[in-house]
Amino acid sequence: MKLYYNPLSTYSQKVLIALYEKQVDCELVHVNLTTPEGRAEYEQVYPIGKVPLLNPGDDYMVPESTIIIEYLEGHYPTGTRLIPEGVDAARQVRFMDRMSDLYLNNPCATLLFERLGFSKHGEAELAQAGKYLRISYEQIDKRLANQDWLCGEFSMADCAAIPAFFYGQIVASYADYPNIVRYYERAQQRPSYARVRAEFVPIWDSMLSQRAQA
Ligand SMILES: N[C@@H](CCC(=O)N[C@@H](CS)C(=O)NCC(=O)O)C(=O)O
Repeated sequence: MKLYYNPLSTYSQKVLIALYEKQVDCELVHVNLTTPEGRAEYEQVYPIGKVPLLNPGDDYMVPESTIIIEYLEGHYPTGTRLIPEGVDAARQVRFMDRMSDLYLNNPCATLLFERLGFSKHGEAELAQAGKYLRISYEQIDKRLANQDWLCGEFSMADCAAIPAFFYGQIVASYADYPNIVRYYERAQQRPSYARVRAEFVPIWDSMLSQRAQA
């Protein structure tokens, strides 16, 4: 099985956390979308050009982070169960996974790319991203008042939310949300996310220092 990914991509990190939680062996294929050649090469594999993408080793591909985790959960009974068995508990996890992707991760990426000058957004789009992020912080902080993880036990929802808080602290501080601060600290104690950070933080730091020297 192969995972096409980029260490800095939050959606890739979401799937890496899931792979490590489920203790599934997988070949990691680093995709570079920052050069036209890297992008063109990857688009031969996946024309949409987004990471992550899983090739389970069969003649089909599994795109989209959530669908990849659904695939892993369905095929590997090992490690942490990331989508609970009960219908209502599973729906809650899927709901928080969607909320994390759409209203936490995506707006965070919009603000980050604007900050880094990777893309230009209009005022309205930036204002909407800021609004979604603030609402997400409020809701997530409330949810975490009485539990360690978003849906009680660690789940796919946490795989989706945790990576955004690394970039979130740069684009829109959540220092005023103590339950989120503790959540992100707790996440870093978890071996799965600690392993993800060990790979991407040095890459991120070196990218920032190269930009500073340029
Ligand atoms: N809905 C997709 C989103 C994937 C996504 O947006 N990936 C970003 C990196 S975090 C990407 O590949 N961006 C490259 C591009 O848009 O060209 C998922 O859940 O996998």
